[in-house]
Amino acid sequence: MDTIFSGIQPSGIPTIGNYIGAMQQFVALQEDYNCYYCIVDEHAITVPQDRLKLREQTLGLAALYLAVGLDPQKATIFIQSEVSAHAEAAWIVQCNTTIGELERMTQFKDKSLKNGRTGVSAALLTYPPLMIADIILYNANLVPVGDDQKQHLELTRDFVERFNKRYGTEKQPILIVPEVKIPEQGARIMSLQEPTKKMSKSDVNAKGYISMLDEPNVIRKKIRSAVTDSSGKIEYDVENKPGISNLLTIYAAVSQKTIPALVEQYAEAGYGEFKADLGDAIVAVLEPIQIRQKELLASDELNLILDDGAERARRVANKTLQKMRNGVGLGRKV
Ligand code: AQP
Repeated sequence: MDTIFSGIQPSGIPTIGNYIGAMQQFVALQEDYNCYYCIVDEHAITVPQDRLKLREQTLGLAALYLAVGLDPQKATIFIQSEVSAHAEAAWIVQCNTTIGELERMTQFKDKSLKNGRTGVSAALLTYPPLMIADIILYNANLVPVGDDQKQHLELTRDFVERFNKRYGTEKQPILIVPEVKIPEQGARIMSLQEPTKKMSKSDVNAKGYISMLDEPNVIRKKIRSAVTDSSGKIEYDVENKPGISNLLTIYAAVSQKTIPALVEQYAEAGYGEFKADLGDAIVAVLEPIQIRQKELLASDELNLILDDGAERARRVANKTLQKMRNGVGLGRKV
């Protein structure tokens, strides 16, 4: 069976973008793959976080993983920092990656240009090695990622090939080279206020995103005030009508209807009616998830599931880490 690794950062409350772009896929994939779903809290601290909020968001995200339908019997669900192999392997990865490679990452270039090199943590440069560690520790051969992560996957593949060549043999490679798995419904959800910009949970403007924990009236209000255009016609045209096209993408994902079917359904309708129905459709999906999340947070079940997930993850990750340590020559041979 193929193995998949994926994760979400607890850097805020997940948005409907995280739900559509990641969580919905996670649930579908757990049926056919050996899945490791991580709450990547070590990635979240690459930018400053409030420690109490981070803890709350970490548990909240874990509860959301379960509330959307991830099944701990089928997938391994765990918190990254509870498996110390991630940080250890990331160090070995860093020692076998060049500064030049990391400086070429467009996300590093963009963010360091925006904030200046002295204004960002060194982890902005070195978090891709942590991502590489996440993937290789579980022998993941498939990684579901969006377009923006393709470059990091290329870096991972280059790293694995180099590492195997340096420390393994052709007959006995140490690490598995992962393949990119582009999700079939690779929808990219955009900000409700600036529909040419990705919807992000850390957006300073809360009107730009729908958080998975927004109350029903807040969801309806945010959709009502989403930026559209003045034509009043419901059409899918990303270039010329990014706002309404984004709303159509969201509607399709939460209703299981296709975009052409929605365009036909609303051919005679105005934006007001369309937005009111979309608000209801989002609430219909998120409300039961919110109720389940609350129950999980109030129960002991969540901690037991996370303990078990960390234990299962540690068993696999520690084995790979030991192989890496042996390959490089760290410590005494085990
Ligand atoms: N707008 C989006 N549309 C579709 N998919 C999205 N994802 C994120 N935003 C959208 C997918 O969610 C997964 C986890 O993302 P992450 O939390 O690890 O980091 P991110 O991509 O940086 O997400 P955010 O919400 O934008 O977080 P912040 O604001 O903290 O940087 C990934 O699979 C991603 O594709």
